[in-house]
Amino acid sequence: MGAAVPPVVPGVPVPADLDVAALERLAVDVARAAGRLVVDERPADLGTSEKSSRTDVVTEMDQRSQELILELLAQQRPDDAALGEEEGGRTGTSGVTWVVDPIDGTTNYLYSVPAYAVSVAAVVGDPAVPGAWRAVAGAVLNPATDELFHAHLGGGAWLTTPRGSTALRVSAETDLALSLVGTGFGYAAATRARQAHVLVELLPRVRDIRRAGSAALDLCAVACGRLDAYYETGLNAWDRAAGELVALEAGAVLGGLDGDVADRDLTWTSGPGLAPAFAELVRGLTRTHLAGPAQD
Ligand code: LIP
Repeated sequence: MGAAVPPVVPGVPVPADLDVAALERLAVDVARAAGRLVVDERPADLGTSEKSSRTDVVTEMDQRSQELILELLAQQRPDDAALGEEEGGRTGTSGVTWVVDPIDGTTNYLYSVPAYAVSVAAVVGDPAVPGAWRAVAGAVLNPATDELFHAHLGGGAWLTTPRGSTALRVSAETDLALSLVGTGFGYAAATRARQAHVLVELLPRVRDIRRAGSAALDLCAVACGRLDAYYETGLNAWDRAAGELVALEAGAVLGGLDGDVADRDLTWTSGPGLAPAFAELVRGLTRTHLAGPAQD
């Protein structure tokens, strides 16, 4: 059981009567329904369209997954707002917003690489404003491996598979030179060039890096110790909302370029023993090579 995590976003109150365990159960149910859809109904000729660049694509299954997720959530919680990676969010009156990435790791899905996720998080506050929201429940499902990472605030982080559920705890690694570090890259060539400069300086300082292609799964990999640390620039709330909560509930330390709040400029996370050195390293390299907001 992960320790209850102190608020990483002071000033974002969680209503005392909010049943965060029930929100977690709903996130799990909805993620599983969308996971079945993207696996069982994937067409042979998967249609795609371009977004921010030729390599940033959305598939018809991203869109169908988000439509299903928002429909199921509206049936159960009609007064909640919703914010998804694809078009089609909605406003609400309950104070809860569902932050959804219908397929995180779309490129992996397109190439049938079994490392993509349906990410569903319930947040309080305003997810459009960095530092003004926090996740209170979430689920990250890899439909290709049937691995479900899930958590609610104060309830610990869990990995559920067909073989049962396991409580998650982050790595106890304290030595940067022995740390396995995950990262990812944006879609704009100019940004990727700058991110590569960060990587060139980081790689000799750590054990090795892994670039799996899904921020949600990378955050969950830190939660279960498959990674000692993870960092990335350019992430949106939907990439990280559920995975951040899973990592925090597993005992991770998480932050951004200047403080405890992750945002598009930088998201980093690790176990507590590695956090001071890792945060100093990735913050310094990001300031040097990616000054200013990420471009894509
Ligand atoms: C992905 C992120 C990943 C990043 C990829 C991509 P998407 O999100 O989860 O961390 O490195 O470039 O942005 O676009 O597949 O939902």
